[in-house]
Amino acid sequence: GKVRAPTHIISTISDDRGEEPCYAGVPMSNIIERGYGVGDVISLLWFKRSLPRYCTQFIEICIMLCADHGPCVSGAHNTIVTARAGKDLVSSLVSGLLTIGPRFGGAIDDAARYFKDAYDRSLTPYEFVEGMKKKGIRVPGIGHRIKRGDNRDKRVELLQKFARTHFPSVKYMEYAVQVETYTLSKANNLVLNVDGAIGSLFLDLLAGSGMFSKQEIDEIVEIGYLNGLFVLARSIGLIGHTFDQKRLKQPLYRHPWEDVLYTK
Ligand code: Q5B
Repeated sequence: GKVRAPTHIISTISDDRGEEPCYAGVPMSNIIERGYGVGDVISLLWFKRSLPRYCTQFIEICIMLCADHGPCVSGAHNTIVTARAGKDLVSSLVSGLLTIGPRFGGAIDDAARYFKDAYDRSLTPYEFVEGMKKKGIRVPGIGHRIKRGDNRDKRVELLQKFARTHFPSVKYMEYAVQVETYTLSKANNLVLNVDGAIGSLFLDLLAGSGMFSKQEIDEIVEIGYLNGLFVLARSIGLIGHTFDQKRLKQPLYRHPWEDVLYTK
């Protein structure tokens, strides 16, 4: 019989060989004719399945809410400085993206990991937060540079409102809120931030939608899919900041001496 030479690549999410490209087996014409949105495309290419409308809408809301947060955040700052150094779009974009990590925008996966572990082990917020403190680990998804207990992040409120209306269960989010109540009793800046809200709510989406097995949920959390939402979303804003600087013909950036403490 025929012997198939071993392939160098295995790929399971898309196929471009036929008359039209397919995402997870769904032909492009279906995607367009059925009025699918970017949330559906993410469902197909990342999760390899069509998710219910409230899930794809939630994904789209995450993308819209995280698209930009002004010129002062780490990512936008890097992108602006790079664009002003005369670099091209891709260089300016990746320069900003490279700042996404455990402190800025890239705490979603760890928030999901730690909230899931703590909730599943029935830890009280006190046990969870103090246990993290003992280990010297900041609680991912908690804390913000400008948001406070008396100046909450509107994005978090919008995500919570959507989920409370449409999700079958918001048990992980409610746990994150209890953690926030405890951390706020310690310091006013220790709010549930946008990373923590998305991390906990995505756990609720995965667990409550009935579309994922327990094993699949564990794998998604372990691999770390969710920072991808912030990376994808913030690329929209970083590209915007690049165009903005070019349009404004901004000169090379040099940080002012008076804003540096020169010391020996
Ligand atoms: N403390 C976010 O810190 C920040 C603590 C904590 C326990 C915590 C910090 C943090 C976890 C990572 C995280 C996502 C670095 C943030 C985002 C997107 C964004 C950004 C934007 C956008 C802020 C003061 C005292 C210290 C600390 C303690 C702080 N956080 N303790 N668990 N999580 N969070 N990142 O203000 O006793 O004085 O030593 O790492 O979730 O990135 O808009 O800006 O859309 O672009 O620099 O929203 O919270 O506070 O470092 O001066 O700490 O609070 O140990 O205690 P800050 P610090 P002590 S959302």
